[in-house]
Amino acid sequence: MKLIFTPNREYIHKVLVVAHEANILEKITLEIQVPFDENTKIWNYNPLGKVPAFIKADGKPLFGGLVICEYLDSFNKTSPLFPNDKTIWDVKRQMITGDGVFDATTLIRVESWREKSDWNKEYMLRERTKIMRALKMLERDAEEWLKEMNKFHIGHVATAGALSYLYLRNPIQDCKLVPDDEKFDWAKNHPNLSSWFNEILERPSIKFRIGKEDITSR
Ligand SMILES: N[C@@H](CCC(=O)N[C@@H](CS)C(=O)NCC(=O)O)C(=O)O
Repeated sequence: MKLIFTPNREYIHKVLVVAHEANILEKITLEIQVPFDENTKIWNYNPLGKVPAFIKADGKPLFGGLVICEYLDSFNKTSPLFPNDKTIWDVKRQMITGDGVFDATTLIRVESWREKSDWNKEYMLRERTKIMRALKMLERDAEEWLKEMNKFHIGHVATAGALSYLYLRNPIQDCKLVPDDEKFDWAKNHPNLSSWFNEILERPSIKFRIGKEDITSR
């Protein structure tokens, strides 16, 4: 099996967390591709041009981070991260919310690569609104999460990934679309989420990080 992704030591990669929880990391080879690089080979793996992409044991490709997560979770016979009971719908809603924060963050960032005078500000503000509203929803979820720290599921994984990405890239702070955005720190106005994040950072699969150096030296 092969994972094609852009490693970053500061970032909690949801696919790696799920593989770690399923105890199959050593069965996966890793390949770096940066989708926006001129010579990227990501197109050979994913017609949609995005990381992460994956090659299954039978050689067939799989893409969409959450689909890869679901595939890897099927190897987890002890505590699967996609629960097989009625809680799955709340969990999936949290999963999509967390992943949506990641997507909106990426989109603002990519737009900000253009000359500032060319920015589509309305579009960026709309993505900013999504981040703010999603964080508000996750803040309410985190109140419950804090009461059940023994539970761990894909909603947590996607949220931890998104929050770590907001630390790695802070396009809200960088773009200053709204007054005071230069001080934006998601942890400040989301005490439950922030407490939960600090606790979850101790979980071995979340603690596990991989950087470019780890792959090139393999
Ligand atoms: N939520 C998506 C995010 C994928 C995504 O947007 N990846 C970015 C990382 S930079 C990418 O590859 N972008 C390239 C593009 O949009 O063409 C997933 O998990 O598959």
